[in-house]
Amino acid sequence: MSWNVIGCRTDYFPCHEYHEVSLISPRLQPRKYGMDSAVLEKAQLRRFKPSRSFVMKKFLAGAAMATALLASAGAHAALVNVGGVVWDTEAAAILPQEGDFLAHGGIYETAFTLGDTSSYSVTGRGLIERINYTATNLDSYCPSGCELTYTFSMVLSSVTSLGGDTAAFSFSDLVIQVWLGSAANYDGSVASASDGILWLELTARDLLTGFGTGIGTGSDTGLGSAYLDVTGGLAAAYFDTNTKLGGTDMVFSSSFQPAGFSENGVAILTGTFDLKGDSVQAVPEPASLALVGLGLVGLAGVRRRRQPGAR
Ligand SMILES: [Ca+2]
Ligand SMILES: [Ca+2]
Ligand SMILES: [Ca+2]
Repeated sequence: MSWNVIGCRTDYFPCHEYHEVSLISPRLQPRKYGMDSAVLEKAQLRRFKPSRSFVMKKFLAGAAMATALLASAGAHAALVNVGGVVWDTEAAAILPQEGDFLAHGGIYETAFTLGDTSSYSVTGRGLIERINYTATNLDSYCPSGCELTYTFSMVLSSVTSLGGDTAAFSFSDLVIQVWLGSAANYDGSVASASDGILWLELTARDLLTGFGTGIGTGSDTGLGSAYLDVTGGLAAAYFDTNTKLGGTDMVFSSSFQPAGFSENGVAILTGTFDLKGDSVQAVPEPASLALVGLGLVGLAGVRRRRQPGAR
């Protein structure tokens, strides 16, 4: 097992050049680019052949990105890499009170029709386009070329008129599953949003609530939100902080409006998806620490048993 300086297991989830270069001096990493130190220095002193030029451009771009990342992360950067997804668990909140993790993306979801109970199970999906940033930054949070997508489902609980065309609504049984795909293949389809491994699973503590206009007509426009508990996934330990209302872990909010198309006769809504919370650098669970301890004791025992026979 090998680790780099930011605690990323290089033999398990390969660390990308983006953060390797950011934290390890380029001069210590020449072999990564198929050169030894002497060749690298020579290359820096003369015109490059096209292939080497390409390598160096890639290398310099990585270094520049890394510098920018470190500058933005500040002195207390606490980068983690969970399956290839990189973020700073001490990032400054984009807006006050939002916590150090904000994932944003677009959404597609099925509309329900009031009076048709068979439509009350609402499902949706989307791509997480950015983490802790105001513009799309999939390339920097997934530097190895992965993608985070999500799917969710919930069941209509109530619709209450607020007068005119406006109504409040609530949904029960909201579960959001965030998927880590090894390649960026999201094309808006359910299939491309639900492939990969489960990165994070979140379950609403209570109801998702919201309000809007045209609710239940297929021309729904409005906002909804819910408090969530972490209930699974590869990154679960990084988000199970209990720092939100009532000891929940994250807040989900979404806007929606007609997407202008249907799937299987069901109107589709589109809008925004935001997942906010605090994140921490996960620590090994006591059980795995104990196993490591037992392993060390076992090794010591083997050595002791061998010693009498050793000359
Ligand atoms: Ca934190
Ligand atoms: Ca995918
Ligand atoms: Ca929790």
